Amino acid sequence: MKLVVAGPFGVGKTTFIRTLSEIPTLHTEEAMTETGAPVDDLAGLSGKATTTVAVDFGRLTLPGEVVLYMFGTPGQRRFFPLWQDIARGALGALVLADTRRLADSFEIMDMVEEQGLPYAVAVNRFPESPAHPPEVLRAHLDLHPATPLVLCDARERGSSLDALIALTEHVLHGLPPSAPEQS
Ligand SMILES: Nc1nc2c(ncn2[C@@H]2O[C@H](COP(=O)(O)OP(=O)(O)O)[C@@H](O)[C@H]2O)c(=O)[nH]1
Ligand SMILES: [Mg+2]
Repeated sequence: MKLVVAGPFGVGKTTFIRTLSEIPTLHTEEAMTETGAPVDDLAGLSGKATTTVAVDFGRLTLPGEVVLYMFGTPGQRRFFPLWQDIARGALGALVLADTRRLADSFEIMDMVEEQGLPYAVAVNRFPESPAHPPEVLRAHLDLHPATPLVLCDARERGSSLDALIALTEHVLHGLPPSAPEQS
């Protein structure tokens, strides 16, 4: 099962995937050069010759032999074509958010919704980030009642695993029941 871990820069995607992966994580930096300029919308980025798109990859086997392939991506709007490539075939997305800048996750939530992916939101706790009750966070993020919202610390395995399991259950719940065996 392929999952996308998305969120703004510095929200903890790389940390999250490193914490959970049972294989050494891959981390790629893709340089976006001027070759990409006609494709990528560089409005507001004049003078910026290159930028980097970091993609993380990790794998985690859950009990019951569900194997999760995690793809971490920043997913800004200007990388939407690349984002769509990475998200292709994914069954769901975990959107990471930081309470200091919740709005930074809106763009990503929109892209996930446009892609038609079920998702869960994991608020990654930083010491400087204000704590809000879940109902306040849900209202701020304008979450659908069925969308899971979890708190986690991406450096810590237990809470990160809980976040991923919440997403996995949400995804599996939405899948059509498997067809009965043909005889
Ligand atoms: N306090 C705290 N720091 C974190 C947490 N997750 C990540 N960090 C730190 O925040 C920084 C950015 O994390 P990183 O995983 O690189 O973010 P990314 O840009 O989304 O991949 C790193 O220095 C991490 O060590 C967390 O849950 N709590
Ligand atoms: Mg990263």
